[in-house]
Amino acid sequence: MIQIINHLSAYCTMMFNTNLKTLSLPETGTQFNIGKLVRGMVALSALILINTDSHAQSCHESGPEVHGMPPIGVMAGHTHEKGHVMFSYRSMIMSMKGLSQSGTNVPTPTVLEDYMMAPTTMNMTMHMLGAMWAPHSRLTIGVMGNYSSIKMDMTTLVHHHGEGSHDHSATNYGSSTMENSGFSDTRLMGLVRINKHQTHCLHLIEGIQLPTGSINSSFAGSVLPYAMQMGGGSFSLLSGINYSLIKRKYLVGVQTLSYVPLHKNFRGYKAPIKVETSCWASLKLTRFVSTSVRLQSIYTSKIVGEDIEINSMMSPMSQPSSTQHYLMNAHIGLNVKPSMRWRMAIEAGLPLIQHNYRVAMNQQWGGVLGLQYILP
Ligand SMILES: [Cu+2]
Repeated sequence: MIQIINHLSAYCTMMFNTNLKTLSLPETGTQFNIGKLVRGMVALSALILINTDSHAQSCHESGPEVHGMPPIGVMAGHTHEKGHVMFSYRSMIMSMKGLSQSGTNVPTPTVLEDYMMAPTTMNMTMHMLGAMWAPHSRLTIGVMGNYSSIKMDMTTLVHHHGEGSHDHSATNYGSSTMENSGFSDTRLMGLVRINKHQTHCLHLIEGIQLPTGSINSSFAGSVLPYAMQMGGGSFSLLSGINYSLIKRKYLVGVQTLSYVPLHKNFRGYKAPIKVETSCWASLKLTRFVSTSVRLQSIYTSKIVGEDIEINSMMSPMSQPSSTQHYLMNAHIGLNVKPSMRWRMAIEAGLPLIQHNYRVAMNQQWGGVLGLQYILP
């Protein structure tokens, strides 16, 4: 048991540190602190775990208890028993505000020296519908479709051309809003159970993301920036690994999931590569209620190539390199299982660390509300 925890702790620390090293953050002190933070969190869970005696529990979604499931913000984090079907609905909200680069805020007037517009706030809502089915005791198949709405407010430059001279000191600011909504990319996944143990569960995640989201939406006659398009425009390979350990009232887990676009899309660019790692711990309060904490690390690469119809001087978000960033979020969650078939859960998070490689928007907070229904 202690060995498993040590491995889990080392793995988490390695994942977070590796992500940061590849990003070569200028603030070297940060790396050290994250390692400590993750180790501390896992060690705390470990302490709790070794102080409880073993009891028959399952980290697969099977029983009437709330326990065994990862926080609702984790996708593909559990498998099913043979023959089980599950339907899920998640509603996700994400809020962004202001701009920064390398951890330093970039004020609007500075942005407007180089661009015509500076984003101020951006809000995204996503409705996610999913279905899971286990045709075999070792294999669970999942499909997930999304519908998103994005709204972005911007400050724009309004020139007042005086008589004769072009006087920039007389520059005024205006505001404008861009909106987009529609179906985004669809995920097809196979979850392969590596072991059949009931208290420590390991599964691989392999899948493909289908380019069902539009990548040529425009607003008021101009093609919207990359982050406001609904999809990535290409088939992406999805791969990951998920491990969870359950012990009486406690559950700890770790997951790494990567999205790698396989080709350039028809607009001439390749969507960013995304690597997401989460470590979580959950505590069962009663048979039907549990709480969770989760650390999530996300690295998103820059876009390769460009859409020549996007005016790169429009705003910082029109630059293909603006998608490159590193983000670490801390989440807390609540799970309720009022009946054998239903599970309701909520999770909300704030960023602990964010590093935009180019001028880009700051994450403010995010939340997920989910419902799951299981057919035995
Ligand atoms: Cu499921």
